[in-house]
Amino acid sequence: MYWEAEKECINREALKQLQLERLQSTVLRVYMNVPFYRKKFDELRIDPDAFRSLGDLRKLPFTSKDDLRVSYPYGMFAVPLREVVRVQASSGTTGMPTAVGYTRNDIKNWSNLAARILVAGGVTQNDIVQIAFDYGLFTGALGLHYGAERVGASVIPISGVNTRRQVKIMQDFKTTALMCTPSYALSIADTIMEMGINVNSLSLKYGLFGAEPWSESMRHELQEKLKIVATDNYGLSEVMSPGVAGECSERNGLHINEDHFLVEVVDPETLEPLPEGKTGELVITTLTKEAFPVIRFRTRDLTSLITEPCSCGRTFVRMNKVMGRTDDMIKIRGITVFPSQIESVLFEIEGTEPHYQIILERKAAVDELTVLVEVSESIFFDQVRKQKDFIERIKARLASEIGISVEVKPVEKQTLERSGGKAKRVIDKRAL
Ligand code: DLL
Repeated sequence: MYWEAEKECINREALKQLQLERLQSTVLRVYMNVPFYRKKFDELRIDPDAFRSLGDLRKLPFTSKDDLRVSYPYGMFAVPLREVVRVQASSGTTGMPTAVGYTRNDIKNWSNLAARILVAGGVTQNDIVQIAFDYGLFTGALGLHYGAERVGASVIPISGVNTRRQVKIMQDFKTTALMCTPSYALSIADTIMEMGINVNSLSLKYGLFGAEPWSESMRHELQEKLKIVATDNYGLSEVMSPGVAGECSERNGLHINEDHFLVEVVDPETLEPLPEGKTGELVITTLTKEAFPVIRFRTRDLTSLITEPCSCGRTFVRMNKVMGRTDDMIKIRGITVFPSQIESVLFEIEGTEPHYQIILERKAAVDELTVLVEVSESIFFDQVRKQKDFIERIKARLASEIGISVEVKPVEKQTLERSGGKAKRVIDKRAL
């Protein structure tokens, strides 16, 4: 099922032509209206009128999060504020927030792109959609909200309220599609069990999750526990937000809305483009944004592209699930570790709850990684020797997965902070 079949299944040659035309006008727009880009282009002697092919993209400068922060709040806007109908902000996970703006036309495009993602994930006008992302400056909730209304679904804008209330509303309003972070969906699933509710008595069919990295094992668990089809969707405020890319029912990579975004994958160190299929940093150029266009924006997110056609019929390239961001990458004793690798191991081990946190500390000049993991009551209160064996088993699996030895500390259920927003997986105490 498609939202805009003729666009989502566009012939690739026609797409390239469209992208070139849109890129040309974006380049011109930022040169004329954003002092930051005008200065950069002048320094690099880029003539915005002499843009002839998509390959010329490589000549353009990158834009970093820091560039946006320096221009906070409105320095990067390409239209006067009177044309801006909405201002939102990035969640500030990696530092200061960034303000972003949308014209009326941007909101229209955004709603349409969010609608594409929702429909690809199974949602129709017959669905009852519960949006448990936080409303407010965070772009997740409002982006999906407008998309769901565009599709014609019935939207419950519940926001990130207490989890029992989420479940109660889900029961009463017969929610069929849930939208939130995957970690919060897991808390909702646990709460359904704690409340003694049989999940089969609920009406849930789809879960559209995003805003943070999550493993395939997590997907499996959520699909089993909530009896849903769970799809991943990706976006970021600086570029637009949900609506950038999303999975279809194949659940094998996220289709990027390439008629609105031009993507590259580069080596995060050298910034050179990587060959197809190689994992690197995703770089995005917006093609239609009016208020807040960005050129070669360095997302810091690590992924790779899949150019093989998808059996769903969409012709847009897919990106693999984002495994983490360059700044989530844990460098410990020379080894690179992603929280999602640890997550996958924990899911395999019976008796652990997939709620975990990673603590990094420096002890006597040596870096140590400790995984705090919630375990079932029977294990938490088990005999000391049995518990020790259990921990050793997790440690051995983690060591073979990530290549270094780590500490594992079991904690009682519900000890680690739950949040309606993005889960905080890593606490780095080394620099404190
Ligand atoms: O999190 C937008 C969003 C909301 C996407 C709801 C999907 C659903 P920001 O707060 O600006 O925007 O954070 C963007 O979150 O650069 C990634 O690091 C991470 N992220 C977003 N979606 C995914 C995903 C929203 N599906 C940052 N998988 C991005 C992994 C994701 N990471």
